[in-house]
Amino acid sequence: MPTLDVCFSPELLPLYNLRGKVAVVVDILRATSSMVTALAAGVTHIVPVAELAECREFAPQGYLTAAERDGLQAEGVDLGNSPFGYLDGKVAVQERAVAITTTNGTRAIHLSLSADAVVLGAFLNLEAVAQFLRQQQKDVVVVCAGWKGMFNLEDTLYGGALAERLADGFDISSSDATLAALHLWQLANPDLAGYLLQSSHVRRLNSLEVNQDMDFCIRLDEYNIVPIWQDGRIV
Ligand code: 3SL
Repeated sequence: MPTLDVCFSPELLPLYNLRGKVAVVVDILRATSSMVTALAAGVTHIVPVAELAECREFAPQGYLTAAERDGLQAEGVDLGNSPFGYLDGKVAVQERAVAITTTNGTRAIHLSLSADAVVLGAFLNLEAVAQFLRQQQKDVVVVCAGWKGMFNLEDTLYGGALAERLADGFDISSSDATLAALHLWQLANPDLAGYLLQSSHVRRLNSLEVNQDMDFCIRLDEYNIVPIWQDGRIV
């Protein structure tokens, strides 16, 4: 039976061997939620990059540029890191490609590339990812983007939610990390929004007055898509 493990921070990734496995990279607030939303809104593909300067270099090639640092949209780019940037119609995103850099999410993607497959997880596409993993029948590591190397609640809760969905066909009990994530998910429900109000990232976003983003990012099964890394881009 394939296993499901949860890596609480990219800093812990050296302890996990991703070869032969599927990495599910998750940054609920907000990078992977925004990328899932972008592709669902008609973006053709996404190139995650590490540095702001590198991101801006994609503009002359016809890319939309998206960049966040410390929760805010960076200077000189088209979009920040809010999923609403792809939905509110202020920037036309259909049939466009996006180059994006964020504090933690894009870094977690790049650190996971030794896996057999790298997919993006969010509550928004929880069941779509679960179905993909059932088909793959490979060991899974949920890579939590965390915050600057630290553990965070929202990505861990996603690990628990995915473990619950996969409880039938996957071994979810041989990793203490997975059990802890599952228990946290059970503790947080049914009031996930209320539970997350105490999280450091929600407090950070609230202080930036982007509190509507959290309500959106914790919606379950909004989109039936599985963004996957292919040839240097996410499609
Ligand atoms: O760190 C990241 O990748 C971002 O998701 C952080 S924020 O939600 O834009 O603040």
